Amino acid sequence: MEAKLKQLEAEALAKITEANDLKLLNEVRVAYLGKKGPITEVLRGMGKLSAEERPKMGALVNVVREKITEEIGKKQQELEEASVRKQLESETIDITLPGRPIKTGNRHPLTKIIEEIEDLFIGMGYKVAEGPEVEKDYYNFEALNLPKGHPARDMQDSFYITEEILLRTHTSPVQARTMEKHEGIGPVKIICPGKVYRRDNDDATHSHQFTQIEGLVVDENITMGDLKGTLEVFAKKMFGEDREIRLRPSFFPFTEPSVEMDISCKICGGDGCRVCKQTGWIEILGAGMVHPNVLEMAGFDSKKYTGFAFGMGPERIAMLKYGVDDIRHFYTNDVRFLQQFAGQE
Ligand code: 2NL
Repeated sequence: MEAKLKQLEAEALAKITEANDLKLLNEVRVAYLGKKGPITEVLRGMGKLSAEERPKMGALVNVVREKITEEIGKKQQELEEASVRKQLESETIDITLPGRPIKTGNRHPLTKIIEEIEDLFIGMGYKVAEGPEVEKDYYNFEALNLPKGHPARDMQDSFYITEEILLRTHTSPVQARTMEKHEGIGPVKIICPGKVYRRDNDDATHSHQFTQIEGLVVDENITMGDLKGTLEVFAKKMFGEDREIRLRPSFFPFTEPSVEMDISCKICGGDGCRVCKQTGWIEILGAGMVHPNVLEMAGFDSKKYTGFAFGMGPERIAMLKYGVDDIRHFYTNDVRFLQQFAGQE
């Protein structure tokens, strides 16, 4: 019996050494230590032994069983460690591998121009004001000194939704609304960017939807000198300190007097070229002193308060600044066009 146990032990240890995965090892455990295994069988046969032999054999069986259990435990730990090691190896990240570049977009050229202009005026103490694109006839025309029947209204040029509601044709209604909110108390100092709509056939220089940015200052003792100084600072910051400006008389229903501002042409240095149409000057914006009717309709006392206002088209400014020859490029959103304006975002 002792010899049989020794043989069992040797056999089991050989199988443990051979078992090279956890499943096989468990099979060995069941085969040798399980209820139907040879060790259990030996224990069952103990009853037939003499009283003297029994404790001796009992101790021997225990030694063998413990030895097998211990060896299985060791092997199990070995196999588990090997499996973890293998997993770690297979999941190793090569940190020396160069990363894949992340493709980023860039702001739209019009957004860039608008934000650049906003920042310039914010630096001079202006606030940015926005308002609805679907607007009342009152704020779009009436409050801007364009009563019903005024020739500059041109019904055919506007997108009307009802008789009293239309898509705004300029951002001026935002200024009219802002003035009204001030309830006759200055100062008002705002810049209003946004989309505007006109009934036009689209071509290289026209679009039925485009953007505008307007500015308005209302306070006591605001003069044409303030307007000119402000626009000169703006023009030099936007187009270069070497630029000169000039104001020409013009007409807008909402300003009196009204002017148009030109900047000196940088391309030809004033000699005349295609861009400045041989004049040496490029038209940039329209402006003027706010018409007293506009101030009064918004609730300001035009004897106490004066103001100036100006308006410009970011498309035109972007076209001049970047040499874009067709306004439609801004709206078709071809990435080959848009990507050319990538820079420090
Ligand atoms: C242009 C000319 C202009 C204004 C806009 C304005 C607004 C109010 C009162 C008075 Cl609430 N004026 N805006 C004034 C003069 C010119 O825009 O050529 N824009 C593209």
